Amino acid sequence: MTSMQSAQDFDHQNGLEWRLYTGMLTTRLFEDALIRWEHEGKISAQTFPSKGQEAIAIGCCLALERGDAVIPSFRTRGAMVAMGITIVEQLREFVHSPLAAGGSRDAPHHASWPERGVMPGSTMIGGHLAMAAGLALAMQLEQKGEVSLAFFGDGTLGSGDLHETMHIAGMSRLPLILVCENNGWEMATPWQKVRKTQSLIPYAEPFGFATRSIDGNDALEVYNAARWARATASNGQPVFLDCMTFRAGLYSSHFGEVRGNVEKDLATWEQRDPLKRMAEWLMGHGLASAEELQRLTRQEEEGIEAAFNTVRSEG
Ligand SMILES: Cc1ncc(C[n+]2csc(CCOP(=O)(O)OP(=O)(O)O)c2C)c(N)n1
Ligand SMILES: [Mg+2]
Repeated sequence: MTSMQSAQDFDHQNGLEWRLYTGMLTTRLFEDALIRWEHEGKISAQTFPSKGQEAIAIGCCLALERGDAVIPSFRTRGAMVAMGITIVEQLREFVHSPLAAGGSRDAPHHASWPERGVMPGSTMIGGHLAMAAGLALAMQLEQKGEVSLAFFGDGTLGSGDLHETMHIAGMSRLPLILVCENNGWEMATPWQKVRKTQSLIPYAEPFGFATRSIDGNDALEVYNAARWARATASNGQPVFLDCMTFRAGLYSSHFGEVRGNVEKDLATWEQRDPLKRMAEWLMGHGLASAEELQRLTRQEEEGIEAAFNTVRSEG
């Protein structure tokens, strides 16, 4: 695409930058709505918003190919959005609908749609990583070039599962991509209290992982790094992507804000908001106007409300 293109010429369906933007927008608006509905007493399951971190899930999942598998963390709702799970399908989990995937026996943040590559996560921090390695082992044996990708927060460093997963993946050269949502906090604990460096790369490299530290708030940078990671993992070298970011929203809808003295950091990171940056990129390249993006936001909000009504009418 060139900066000569107008918003009308731009292929809204297939343009990568547009899909990165709409994926992040849908995730942001959906999570905002979930928190609102919970406060209004319309749903009971809690939300772990990914506000400020959406580029990681969307950028990585749009880089995957058919047959690949992804395991979201409890904060990676965007993975479901990017993998094509509709708002209606995701909402069924929040109202414990009989139509929910897996018969509504699971928590909404680790519901799964295996036939579409979304595998079940785990409430136990790090518990899903060994499963991601198991998937990667199956893929290695099948020799189709598919990869397994798992998201997790930087607080997972204290979990033995992460170290065991890196050990087996490095030794067996599994087609595995580990994506760290490195927001510098482990719930209410800053990284300085629990490890030597904010980056997790010094911990991953000795296991034999190819590593890259990236700006997790730049959707295009995440996408490009994930394409590299996919090619590398598919060729038999596991990859560790350390995505630097910041949790701009609540820890969860039940717990609220749990960190102390973050006002200044919040103000700084607001300037680096991934959604805002992608909007500026689209407008700066003449691919969308401010009015068009506002219209899209309204449409998305209406679509999310309509999805809620649909799910409620299903009984
Ligand atoms: C094995 C295990 N220990 C503790 C918890 C409680 N717990 C839930 S989230 C969390 C913090 C995880 O930190 P991180 O992954 O960085 O997530 P962030 O708070 O940054 O979103 C903890 C300790 C848990 N779910 N599982
Ligand atoms: Mg964290």
